[in-house]
Amino acid sequence: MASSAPPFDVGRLTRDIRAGDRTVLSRAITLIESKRPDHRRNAAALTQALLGATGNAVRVGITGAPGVGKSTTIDALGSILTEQGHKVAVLAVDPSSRRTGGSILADKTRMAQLANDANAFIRPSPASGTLGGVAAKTRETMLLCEAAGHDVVLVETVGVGQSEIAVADMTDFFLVLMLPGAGDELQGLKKGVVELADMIAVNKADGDNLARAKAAAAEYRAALHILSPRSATWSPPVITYSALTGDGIAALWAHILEHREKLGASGELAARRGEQQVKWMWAMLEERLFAPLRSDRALKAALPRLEAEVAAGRVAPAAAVEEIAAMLAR
Ligand SMILES: Nc1nc2c(ncn2[C@@H]2O[C@H](COP(=O)(O)OP(=O)(O)OP(=O)(O)O)[C@@H](O)[C@H]2O)c(=O)[nH]1
Ligand SMILES: [Mg+2]
Repeated sequence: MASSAPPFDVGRLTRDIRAGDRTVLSRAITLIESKRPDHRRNAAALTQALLGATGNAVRVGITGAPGVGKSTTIDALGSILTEQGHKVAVLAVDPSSRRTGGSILADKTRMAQLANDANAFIRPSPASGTLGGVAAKTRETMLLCEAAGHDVVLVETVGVGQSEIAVADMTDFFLVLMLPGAGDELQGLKKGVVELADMIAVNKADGDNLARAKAAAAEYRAALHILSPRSATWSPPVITYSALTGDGIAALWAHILEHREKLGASGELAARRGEQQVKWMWAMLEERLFAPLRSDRALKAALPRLEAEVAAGRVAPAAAVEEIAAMLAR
């Protein structure tokens, strides 16, 4: 029977990934992204087998409004890093259906340098789904990339919904990109996101924008001042730079390394990673427990009706829960 033949040899995959084989890395990520139960089991075995080879990368999350220059920044920064001998992985979390095949292509052209760089590995966001599902797959992909020897992982997410929080929860350093806006800077500050920021960087500080970018940075600096910092050791800096000209990119990276050094020494980095691991476990468990609600046909059909009944006051919430639980237990 075809289904009894293991489609993936986990032992072999483990060896080939650790040897840095890119084709195998891509295949393994496809395995991770698969919803088939046998693939899920193989994927779990694979991440467990590779665990000892993970955790060695500088993990950086990068967020900002559409068009702020995330991809251009990653291209410029990533290229500097590969030149220095680093192996860079670029991942994305985008649970919206915004990103069709076309924009993935567009992304690759906006990361034209890295896309042709043998020391860079670019993997678009897993296909749309729940944020929890997409984030879980990106986290596992990150581990595979680390096992394959990538010592820098850059995770891009567009600043919509809760995806920034998911990315902040899987990275060591959370970089928030801003535009040199016209005056109303604080308007663009999503408070929850800024509280997560380890640095705010105003991009496009070039040409006519230079003065406005510096003014914006000063406003963000003042705004950050009144927020209590996430760490006792680190006050998030606010910088200006240009992904287009490359001005300030080296300084941007220097801040990330300084953060690493300080929080590494204070033990905060290890603590943050530990908390993240536990959070991941719960997030995955939640995802697993909720999966039947999304995949079970009868349940999927019944839920809108139950919701309507509950909203209309005809069915008590507790009674609806009983009904759902009974269907789950079938
Ligand atoms: N002048 C100037 N333009 C820039 C700079 N960085 C990016 N751009 C331009 O801004 C546009 C958007 O850049 P992207 O890197 O695709 O932005 P993004 O944040 O990845 O966009 P999404 O992925 O669609 O959310 C492109 O036309 C870039 O050329 C910069 O430093 N200066
Ligand atoms: Mg982009």
